Parts: sequence; C-alpha cells; structure tokens
Amino acid sequence: MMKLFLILMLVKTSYEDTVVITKTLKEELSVGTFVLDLKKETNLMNTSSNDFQWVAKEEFEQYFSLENGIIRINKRLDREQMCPGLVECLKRIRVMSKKTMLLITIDFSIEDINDNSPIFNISDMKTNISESAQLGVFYQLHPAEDLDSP
Ligand SMILES: [Ca+2]
Ligand SMILES: [Ca+2]
Repeated sequence: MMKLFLILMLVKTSYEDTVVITKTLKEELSVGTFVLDLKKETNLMNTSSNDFQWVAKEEFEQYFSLENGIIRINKRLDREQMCPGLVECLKRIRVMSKKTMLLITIDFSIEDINDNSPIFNISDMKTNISESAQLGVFYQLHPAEDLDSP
C-alpha cells in the first residue's frame, strides 16, 4: 500500500494549489535558527506537521533543515559568497504538503549584515599637503574595497 502511494506521488505532476511566502532573512544566522513554521504560514490545520517535504533537494535547500514543518538554518548563509556583486540576493526553496498536494514556494531576500571590513588595495598612501592649505580642504584617498558593497 505504501509503495503504491509513493508511485502515485511520483506520477502526479500537478499540485492542487500553490502558495508563495516571501521572507527577508539576514545572512550569517546561527545553525538551528528558526526561519518558518509551515503549518502556521499555510493555515493547514488538518495537516500534520510531518506532512511537509522538499519538492527537490536542490542547491539552496541545503542551507535549511525541514523537520515537523519547521524550517531552520542548516548551513551558514554568506551573502557575499551566494550573491557576489548583486544589489539584491533573492533565493527560492520549494516545499510541498503530501496530504493536500499544496506547493509552497518560499522566496527569500538575503540581507547583508556588513560583516566585512573595508580593505585598501595599497598598504601605503602618500599625499602632499601644502603648508598653506585652507581649513576644511578635502584630499582624495585611494578607495577601499568592501565585500558588503556591490
Ligand atoms: Ca557574509
Ligand atoms: Ca555581508
């Protein structure tokens, strides 16, 4: 009976319904940090918490764990590594409810936490300042690179 159920699950390609959840998430959160309660988010009151499963364990899903309908951080989210040079860091995961065949798409916007210090490409800078320089005069320094700023 279980085998038949699994085969039917694999054959069935269309979902009964879909829901999209958008969530902003800071990078560098600790492993185990709570992210979402799928049962609460989807209002599936007649569904048990262990009814949720990954649609496919793709690249971005590895950053999360899914247990009893609760999504938690499973791996360090490093915005600079995931979205180098991009102003917005948008990532998607997909979960389904086996019982209701509800497809849940969760779109994350990964927020920067400014965890990198600026680095100057040169170690020494020399600037000539005239002894007759006026107060408030600005001198341009070589720019620093900051991985947090695309
Ligand atoms: Ca980072
Ligand atoms: Ca950062």
